[in-house]
Amino acid sequence: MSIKQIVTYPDRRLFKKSTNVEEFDEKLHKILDDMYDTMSSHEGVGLAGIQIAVPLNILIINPVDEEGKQIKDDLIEAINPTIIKSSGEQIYQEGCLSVPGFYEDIKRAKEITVRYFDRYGKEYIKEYKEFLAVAWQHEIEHLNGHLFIEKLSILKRKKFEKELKIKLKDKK
Ligand code: QAP
Ligand code: CO
Repeated sequence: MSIKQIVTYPDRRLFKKSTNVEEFDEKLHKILDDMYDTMSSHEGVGLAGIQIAVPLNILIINPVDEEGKQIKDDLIEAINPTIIKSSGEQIYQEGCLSVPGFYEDIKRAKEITVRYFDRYGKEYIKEYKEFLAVAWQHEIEHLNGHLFIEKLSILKRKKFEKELKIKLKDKK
């Protein structure tokens, strides 16, 4: 179990499609465990493989409860996930560990049905709505090589690029 470095924007790796997992083995389990440790250490609620430089179709989601606590029993691990149905609309303020310090309202489907496998290769088909539907759509977008900031209006995107420039300059 170890905390990995997060791949951050504008790293080109974030814009490549990840590939399907073929073997549900120990190696996969270690990657998933590392993803959990890395996400928890940053108080994240979701993480895709590519965010720790693993270009596989894997994601984890761990929402917080009413008291803001993360419970590992609620952890979702999904291998080779696909959205098979989506409906409705909702707007939610999103952030991303790969785009630290930036948050913006994003419009997505309100309800989705997903098909995925767990770490042992067992198949699931489940429905999610509201916050969890947002998290699923955000993370699956990572697997397809996209980030939530690509959904911003031109004006908001300019605001983001401007803030990023200042941030990168301050780092030097
Ligand atoms: C994706 O996002 C998500 O900027 C997961 O400085 C977003 O965990 C799912 C984070 C919205 C559902 C709704 C972001 C941590 C965490 C930051 C995250 C930061 C530290 C983001
Ligand atoms: Co993200």
